[in-house]
Amino acid sequence: MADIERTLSIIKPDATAVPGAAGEILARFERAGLRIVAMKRIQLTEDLARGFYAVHKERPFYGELVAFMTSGPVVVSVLEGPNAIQAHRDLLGPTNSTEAPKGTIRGDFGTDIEKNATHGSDAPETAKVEISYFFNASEILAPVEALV
Ligand code: FUP
Repeated sequence: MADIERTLSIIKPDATAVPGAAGEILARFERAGLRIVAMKRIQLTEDLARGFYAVHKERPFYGELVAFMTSGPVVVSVLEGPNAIQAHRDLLGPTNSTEAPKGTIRGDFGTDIEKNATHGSDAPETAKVEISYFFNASEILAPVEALV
């Protein structure tokens, strides 16, 4: 059986700026079998955005990326399900929205490599770090197995 995983999702300011887009994106997650176990809509501060993307701090696009991520609200959520990390990234499509096929979230809601509508954790270790970057344990629902 597939591992039940958790992953961090961010709906970015370009997508939250479009009425209905965040709701449609969340609906796609749920329809694909990903359970939303935590969620909040927040305005990132410059410090929060810088810290989140610290791994990219030497890259030329870092300043612009931080400016973009703080340009409006984001919807941050924790998604749970079988192979959630890859299942979520499959829904998002490639990082660069210009290369993302229609039907993927980045293909449908993103514009380019920066304004790509969404973020998804890329591995179990990064998912763990990213989830705890935004959520306390008390803000996250218990695992589904704990309910049965
Ligand atoms: P991903 O794992 O799909 O989020 O992609 P990366 O880790 O490669 O990139 C992290 C973020 O940097 C992405 F959201 C897009 C952004 N980025 C730019 O803004 N410009 C670039 O040239 C490359 C990445």
